[in-house]
Amino acid sequence: MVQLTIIKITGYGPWTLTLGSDREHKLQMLQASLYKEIQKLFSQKECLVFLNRFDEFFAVTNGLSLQDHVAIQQKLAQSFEIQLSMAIGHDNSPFEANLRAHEGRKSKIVLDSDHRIFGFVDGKKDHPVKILHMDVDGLTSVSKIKSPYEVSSMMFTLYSKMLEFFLKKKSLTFFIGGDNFMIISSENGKENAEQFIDLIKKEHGIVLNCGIGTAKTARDAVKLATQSLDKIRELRKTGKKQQILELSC
Ligand SMILES: Nc1nc2c(ncn2[C@@H]2O[C@H](COP(=O)(O)OP(=O)(O)OP(=O)(O)O)[C@@H](O)[C@H]2O)c(=O)[nH]1
Ligand SMILES: [Mg+2]
Repeated sequence: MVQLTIIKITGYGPWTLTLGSDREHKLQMLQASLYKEIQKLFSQKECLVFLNRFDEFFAVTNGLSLQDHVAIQQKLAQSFEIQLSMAIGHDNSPFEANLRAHEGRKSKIVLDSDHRIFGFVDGKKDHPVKILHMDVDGLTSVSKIKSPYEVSSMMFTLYSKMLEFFLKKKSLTFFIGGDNFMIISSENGKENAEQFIDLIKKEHGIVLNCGIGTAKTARDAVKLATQSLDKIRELRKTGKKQQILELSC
């Protein structure tokens, strides 16, 4: 079961116009500081936030109650002039949780009107979430023969393939920097990762490694996924080639 919270700036489009045409640098600074604060507040509550479109954020909020969301909204209101809304959804798969949150916002299912929180909250502390940490094997050697922009082109092509593949598995993929991707996964994450790794190796000759973590909070699941990936690297040093490793708690 996954609980997702989609955080969005309210009235952003019209507000950006009030800044005039020389606004882009201001918007970029605002988006970066918003991301920093949102990541700080949610991670303090054992959640993790992914950037969706720079101006929209997806938080994995298993175990987070409505009251916790209200407290975060109150803190955000102290730091920013612009207002944010939150849409919460939970379901068996991450894609369906996203649909539920979207439906909650669209149909105005109000959970807390003063703090602009919509949707459906679970908040129970005993539902595990599965996260995949996917990483390109040996990107540093590729970076020695390709220019930075060509490396980015490769990463975004890979991102697009990964997003499309995992969406069909009702899972949500986010690019998190460098050669790293995280997938909020449906239950059969390991089988899906195996299929995708084989496909990308065959079609593009890119080798991927994947650490998988399952836990009751997003931060613990991500910690275990990254720990699994680091373990794959340690095994590689001893000559053992393993591309997927899974840990849970
Ligand atoms: N977001 C994120 N980025 C990372 C992490 N580790 C490394 N990076 C980024 O990924 C880039 C590539 O690093 P690596 O993946 O360690 O390099 P590599 O040559 O591919 O080495 P292997 O993955 O061990 O095969 C780094 O320059 C960082 O920008 C991580 O845990 N999270
Ligand atoms: Mg790598």
